[in-house]
Amino acid sequence: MSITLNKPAHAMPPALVRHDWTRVDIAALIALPFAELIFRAQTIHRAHFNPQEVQISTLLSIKTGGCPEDCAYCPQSAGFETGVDASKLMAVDAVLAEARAAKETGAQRFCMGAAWRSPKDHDLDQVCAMIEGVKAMGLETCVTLGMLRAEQAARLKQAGLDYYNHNLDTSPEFYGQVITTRVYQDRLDTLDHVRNAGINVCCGGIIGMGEGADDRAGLLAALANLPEHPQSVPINALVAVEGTPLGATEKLDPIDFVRIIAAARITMPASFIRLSAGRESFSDEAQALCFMAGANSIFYGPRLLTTKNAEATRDEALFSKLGIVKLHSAAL
Ligand code: SAM
Ligand code: DTB
Ligand code: SF4
Repeated sequence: MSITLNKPAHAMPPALVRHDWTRVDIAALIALPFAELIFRAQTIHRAHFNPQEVQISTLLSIKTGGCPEDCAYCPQSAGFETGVDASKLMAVDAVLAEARAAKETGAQRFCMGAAWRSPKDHDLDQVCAMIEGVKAMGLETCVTLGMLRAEQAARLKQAGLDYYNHNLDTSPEFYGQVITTRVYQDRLDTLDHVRNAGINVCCGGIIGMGEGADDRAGLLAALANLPEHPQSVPINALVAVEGTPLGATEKLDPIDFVRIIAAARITMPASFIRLSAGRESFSDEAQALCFMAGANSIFYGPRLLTTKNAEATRDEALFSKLGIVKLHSAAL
């Protein structure tokens, strides 16, 4: 027998949206006995969302490789030998064809990523045309183009952009061991410009780069104490790519990853928490735990930017096993 729930089974009053999280509080949350942590995350998740629904985004690399930055995890940095060939910005028509195909698979949002430190103004004209075209198909739009100035954010808003992805990646203290070509404050400045332009913020980080427990708490504290919680929070597990400085990093324990998802859900109760890169290497059981811990968004489709994602057929089978339904219209 199959039962469809339109509302959470045990609706709870909404959790308080706080911006005064201390790193110590968050570290204590992450270290809770697992059952207690999941119970708290589930309770908060159900107060804000239908726990059956998962938001679906499809990702396309519109400009791949050759990036001047030195992010130690990234296969697209020009400084690392990873076998990723640099390519030019895709033509608008080719991007729109990919967006149409994504819509047919049930994607709700189309995310376009470019391997830039920051966009040039003439590139932005082309990206704005992509945003307009994708929006006209009835898809939500997201782009990630690197650092932005205030006027560039305003142009993207005018083109109809719904979300801008720009990650803090890790704690302020660990950041310098991962990236030397720009500083944490540069990222916070870009996030300010995006928020001030009235674009939804998509901002998260990467777990499993060799950071300590305190850095994981520090990343979540930095995210949860932004002036507004990011509407979308991608939590990536490092995809260790050969040729990058982090290529030989030891694999993350999925249970540790689930703990971060749960703590993200508790500290940012009303945000979409996206189970992002690294999902392909997780078992169905580990992914199920992530959904139970409050993840309610994924990247769908066989590729991320340059690396593999879980195959759609596997995702459909998993959704069917878990009774997950695709969210069709997020509250914007
Ligand atoms: N160049 C732009 C920027 O850095 O903001 C946009 C693209 S960049 C690839 C977007 C994000 O992807 C990074 O901030 C990082 O969090 C994530 N990412 C990149 N490579 C990854 C990897 N190997 N494993 C996990 N996440 C990764
Ligand atoms: C995010 O936080 N994760 C996505 C998206 N934002 C742009 C990117 C993941 C990239 C993984 C490595 C690759 O495929 O190149
Ligand atoms: Fe460039 Fe973005 Fe990769 Fe850093 S994460 S090297 S900025 S593409």
